[in-house]
Amino acid sequence: MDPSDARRILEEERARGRALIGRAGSIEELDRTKTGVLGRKAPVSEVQRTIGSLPEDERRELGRLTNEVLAELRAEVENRRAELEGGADAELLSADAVDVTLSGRRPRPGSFHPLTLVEDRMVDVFTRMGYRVAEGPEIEDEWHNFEALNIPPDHPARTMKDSLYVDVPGMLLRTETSAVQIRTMQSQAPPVYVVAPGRTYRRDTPDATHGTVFHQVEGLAVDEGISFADLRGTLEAFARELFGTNTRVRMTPDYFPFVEPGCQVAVSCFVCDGAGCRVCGNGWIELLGAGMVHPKVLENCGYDSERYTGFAFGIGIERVAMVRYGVNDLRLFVEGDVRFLEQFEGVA
Ligand code: 2U9
Repeated sequence: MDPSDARRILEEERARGRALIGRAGSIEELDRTKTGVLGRKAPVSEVQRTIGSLPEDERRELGRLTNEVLAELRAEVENRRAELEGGADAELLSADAVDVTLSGRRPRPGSFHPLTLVEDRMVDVFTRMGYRVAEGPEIEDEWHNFEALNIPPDHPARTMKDSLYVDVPGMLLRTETSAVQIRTMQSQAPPVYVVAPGRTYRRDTPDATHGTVFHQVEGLAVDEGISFADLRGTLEAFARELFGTNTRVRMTPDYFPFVEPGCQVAVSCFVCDGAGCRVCGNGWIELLGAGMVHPKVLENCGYDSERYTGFAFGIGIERVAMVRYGVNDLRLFVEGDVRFLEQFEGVA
């Protein structure tokens, strides 16, 4: 290569290289540019390879100039890279710069689910009476869910029609939380004062008042000398706590295999105070079932039914929540519609 051409090419590449490097808008583009002006195929490298063939004095002069141009362009590339990286950091910094003077976006506080509100309220009434909260497995065996509760094998509740059996022989999703009280009695001697809140399952066609999954709070008191009057007194105190001090309780006979006598319990309507209205109809709101624990149930748990007596009750939480909040369709509790749920924000 003619030395003057070599000199011209080096100066052109110096200028072209600086211009291209200066215009590189990203690290990727800069790397491409670097290959273009400093890579093996670049004109400067071409010149570098041909210097060897020039006379001694031309070779030294052009060698110096070539290294000068190479060094200059390499320095340009690194300066440009630092600018681009600095720029990217600045962009990053500005992108997630937090203007601390801005008022924060207040996260929506959300609220407890209405069923949780009611469950906690009911459990709280009994823990303040000295009851302990007991919990247990949601998948139960037939003995704890039925047998121990004096529910005979031919009882409809024991069929696939009513209960959700799992694919383990004799195991099902519990239909009540009563098995928790059975396990409690098996695990300790009287006295027993427990409430057992929790999810329960029944094979049911979901509609406005029935669901496959629902929630209960059951209670059990077993001690010496427990009477039906104690049951009534306890339920009256509970009803007054939940629905107001002048709430009255009405108990009407009913049958359950696990209590004798059994009763349906209604409370006077907290809307019309018993006069009768669109909420209650006749002034009374059916709320729960209860009774004196059947001696067989006590015996099933190894308790001497001659020495100990007890009462028990079962309350559907959905039922209480529907009455308390005027909800006419149980499915609203499980559909997760925020328009429905947000109404409970700040509700104690
Ligand atoms: C033991 C002994 C007895 C609990 C009881 C009821 C009556 C009752 C229903 C209310 C609404 C179920 O959710 S619901 O459909 N329950 O009517 N429950 S007596 O009796 C027991 C429990 C445990 C050891």
